[in-house]
Amino acid sequence: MDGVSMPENQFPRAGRLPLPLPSGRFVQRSIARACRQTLQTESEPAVSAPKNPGSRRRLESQRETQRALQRELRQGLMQPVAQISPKFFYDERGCALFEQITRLPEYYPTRTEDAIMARYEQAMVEAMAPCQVLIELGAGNCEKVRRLCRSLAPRQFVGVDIAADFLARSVQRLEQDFAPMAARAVAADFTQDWALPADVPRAGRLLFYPGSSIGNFDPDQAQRMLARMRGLLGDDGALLIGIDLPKPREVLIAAYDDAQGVTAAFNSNALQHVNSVLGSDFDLQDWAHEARFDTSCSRVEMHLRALRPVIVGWPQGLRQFAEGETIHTENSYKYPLGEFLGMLSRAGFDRKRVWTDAQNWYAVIHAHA
Ligand code: AVJ
Repeated sequence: MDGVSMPENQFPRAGRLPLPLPSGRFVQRSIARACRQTLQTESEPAVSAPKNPGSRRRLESQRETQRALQRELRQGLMQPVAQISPKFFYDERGCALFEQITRLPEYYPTRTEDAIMARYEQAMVEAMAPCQVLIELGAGNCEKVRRLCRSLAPRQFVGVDIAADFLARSVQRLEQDFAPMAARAVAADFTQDWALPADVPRAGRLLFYPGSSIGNFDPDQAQRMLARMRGLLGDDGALLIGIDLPKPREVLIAAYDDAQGVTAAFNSNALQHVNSVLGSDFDLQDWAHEARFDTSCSRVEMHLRALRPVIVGWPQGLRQFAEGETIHTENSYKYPLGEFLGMLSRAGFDRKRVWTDAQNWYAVIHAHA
């Protein structure tokens, strides 16, 4: 089967452009914890005596990662319009707040995606099976992947996420619930150069990138991410990805500025996380949450607005903010379906199947290598 098939609408076949694919040139970079946090499936101890050269190397690489994050933060804060990458939302408290967001009445993406996955489970399994290795990017609490673990019964699960400890715990629960499936946690910032552990089999990989997280990247970055994902797959591999589609602005604004203020807490919490990574002295009381929709870019933006003149300091640096000045913390692109299918084609995915909800608010796409 070639081209694109959809359950409801017909979608024109997306052309394939010849684009060089990235090949195994990634350097493993990980964040906060060890490069690879492995549960059970590997014999290497997670923490070992300082004499162990492997553990010293890991420690060194953690420090390097920490320094890279600090550099990134300092650079972002010194931009004319200050910015903080959305990955800084996800410390322990941020992960918990995000879980709360997914259950808010206004936040439709998680439950819409789940409804699509439930309704078309059979058809999806037919498109995806067999799957040997199920790899989830941004695995978080590993809740979304449970359905796939049940229906595809892969031999191995690999969860990748920037929030190391949160991930390690949820992967452990998954492994208990889905024995004999092996499950491992890889703590990595997959927005940077990174690689899977070398012993993850390349054959029969299914990459799962749900939740419309690809929307955090602007079109160029997203295109590069998709090409990198393609590079993780052999010719028998595939990607199952969820994307949030354009829709009326009121719906979008409500989803990113909920009545209970959970998204506001989630947004300000980034400052707390930045304080702990950078050693800065943001006072959360000084900042107000703001959600905007930029129609021309088709993206929701989150910002933090200074409620008064603020001076923020960190080791060897500071920035003054005027009252009303903002820090840009997130973009959440709502790619039109046709545009996104084109990006998948350019990244080297040849066959696509699309499932959507009745309102066409959200799409789940199976893209075969
Ligand atoms: C996890 C990136 C998909 O953009 O909707 C939720 C994050 N930000 N509420 C999104 C988020 C504010 C979420 N993603």
